[in-house]
Amino acid sequence: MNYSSCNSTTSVAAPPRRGALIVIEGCDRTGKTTQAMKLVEYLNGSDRKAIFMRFPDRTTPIGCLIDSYLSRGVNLEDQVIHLLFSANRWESHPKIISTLKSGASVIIDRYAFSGVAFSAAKESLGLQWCKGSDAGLPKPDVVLFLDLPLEQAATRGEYGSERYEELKFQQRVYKNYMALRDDTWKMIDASKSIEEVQRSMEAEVERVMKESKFGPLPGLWWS
Ligand code: DGP
Repeated sequence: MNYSSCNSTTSVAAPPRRGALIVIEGCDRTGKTTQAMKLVEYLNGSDRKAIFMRFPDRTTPIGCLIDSYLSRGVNLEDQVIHLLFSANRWESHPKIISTLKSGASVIIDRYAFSGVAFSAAKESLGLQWCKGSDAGLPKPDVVLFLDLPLEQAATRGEYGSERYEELKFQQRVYKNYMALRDDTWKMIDASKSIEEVQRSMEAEVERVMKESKFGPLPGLWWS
């Protein structure tokens, strides 16, 4: 038998290391979208491909319904809107996975933590029940929580224009977020200048990219 082909020096390129899944969370008007976009620019500018995503994604048919609910155009049962927000994230599940597998990172402005923190703030829905519909989405490598006194957030432009922007409600949302924290969460002081917040976030992302083993992504809230 001829084994010569087994000794061939032809090398097969290793698949790229998967990208990082980075989630930005926080109560309303804490600067999440601005900071998420800056983080994408920062990574792309240093030769590490990254894409921006946000939830709710108001561009899909489900997202249009969510938009209408948030602007008080339609009323929906608490359970129904909760499941629509969740379905809106599952719609993007294939894109999140394929992007990470390609080696690019995904920076997401709000994720399942918003889903639970906001829905459970209605008190008609329990925290555990709210987790159910998002369980199994990929668990982020890091959650950067933009922490800003709620009274300060309430002074920011157009606060109050959407359904949940009300101080008492946001206090319950904040409490729920704190109940969801684990060791992947990093609190970022969002009362600082845009540039200072940006630098803190970049430092956290650099640390995660260095330390993370980037093995297979476990499912969120499984176990
Ligand atoms: P944004 O587009 O990031 O400003 O979010 C719109 C509003 O929707 C904001 O008040 C937070 C809320 N929200 C985001 N995700 C969810 C979710 O999954 N469930 C519920 N109930 N509310 C959410």
